[in-house]
Amino acid sequence: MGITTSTTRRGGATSRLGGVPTVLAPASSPRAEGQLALACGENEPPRSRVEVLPGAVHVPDWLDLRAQRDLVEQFRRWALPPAGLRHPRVPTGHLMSVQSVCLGWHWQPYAYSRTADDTDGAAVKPLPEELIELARVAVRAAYGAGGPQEHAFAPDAAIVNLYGPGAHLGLHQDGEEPSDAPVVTIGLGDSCTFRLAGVDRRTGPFTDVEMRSGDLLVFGGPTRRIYHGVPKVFPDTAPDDLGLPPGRLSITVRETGLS
Ligand SMILES: O=C(O)CCC(=O)C(=O)O
Repeated sequence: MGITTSTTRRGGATSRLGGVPTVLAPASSPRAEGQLALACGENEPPRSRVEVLPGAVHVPDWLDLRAQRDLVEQFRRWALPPAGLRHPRVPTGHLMSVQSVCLGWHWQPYAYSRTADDTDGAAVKPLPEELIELARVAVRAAYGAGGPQEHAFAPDAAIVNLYGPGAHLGLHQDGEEPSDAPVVTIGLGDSCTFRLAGVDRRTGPFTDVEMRSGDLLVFGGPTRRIYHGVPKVFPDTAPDDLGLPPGRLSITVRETGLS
């Protein structure tokens, strides 16, 4: 077992029961001809970059389909054991409905370590260089070249969440990382409501962002510690042939500030 780094604002408590490893389901079959996706997009004006709250920027249609497929293909490898996909467990004993796999640093509620201490104890897979570069490009897309974080941003961890049918993610703050660098989230597959509350409240009023496959959301600066979550995923809204099982995939890259 690795050393758990207890830098958390919640005191580093974790569940003794551990997570539950899962096996990634095959890709969903393409929709039959004539069957309409519920998704959105067609016959709509192009969506543009929006700063939804100070420091929180939504960049729609950031990745083209080819780049999305490439990430899904990589995810299929990350999901395999050792240190593969699992349902994490919160300290109260409940399993989270999302399945998740980590890169660079392993995160379990609520601590980081270098090994998957809540499953097989294996070393976490490295954060690929391409993902580090993609996250840097994401920060530039959100804040512009020469933005405050551009040169200093040193991502070292990703949490990759798979939302199968019915899965959601409750409102939470990313509080286990000492770093104040922005958090970069890429959505793939089904669309979702990405909900932002406040930095000091998980209650409304909420700012809800509709995130579709290929969209980017970056939150940093005054919203780095904002309560956020994914209350709803909209089934059958993913592009065809993405290579995912039914549901949504998110890749959230961040700088932990841990060593
Ligand atoms: O799955 C998402 O889009 C959000 C992930 C998230 O909130 C997190 O990693 O803290």
